[in-house]
Amino acid sequence: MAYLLGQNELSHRLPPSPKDFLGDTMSVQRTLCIIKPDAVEKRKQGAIIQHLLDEDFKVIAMQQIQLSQTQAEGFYAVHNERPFFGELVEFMTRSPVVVIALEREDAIAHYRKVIGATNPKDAADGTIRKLYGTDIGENAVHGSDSEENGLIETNYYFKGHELL
Ligand code: FUP
Repeated sequence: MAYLLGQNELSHRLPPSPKDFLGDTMSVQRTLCIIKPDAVEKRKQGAIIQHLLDEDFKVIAMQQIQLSQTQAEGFYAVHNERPFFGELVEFMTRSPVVVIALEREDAIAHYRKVIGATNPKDAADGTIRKLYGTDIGENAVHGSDSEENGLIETNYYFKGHELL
């Protein structure tokens, strides 16, 4: 049955956020890290996880999985009109990835600083993409781009009871 949702009903359907439990005064956020096939193939998953722990991220769920075509297409649906979409899906399904739900104060902005620019060639020295990425298509890690997407993306891979 299709029906239009009012603003209040829609907000009740968003995934739970740390603020639901900790209150508005906290700026704790969630972000989804995916250690992509290139980095897993290079056996850099351990180094990347340690890098994130050293930056005070808390791992609240983690799993190694092989993405199906449907999962990869669904996750990157926002890019489905872009010329690189086919290659992106092919790359993300080529071998296993490690998906990690992370929590930290100001997680979205801090994580993006720690991973660096989308293209490893433009990423600052010491960032994860500079250290472990290959090129713009194979850039070692994914990161959420907004607080709302951090929640949507962590809930794409993990059920509520799996998030510590
Ligand atoms: P980011 O948020 O930094 O991961 O970057 P985007 O959301 O813009 O892009 C998502 C993924 O699409 C990138 F990680 C790699 C791929 N991509 C390309 O392959 N070519 C491009 O020109 C842009 C993005």
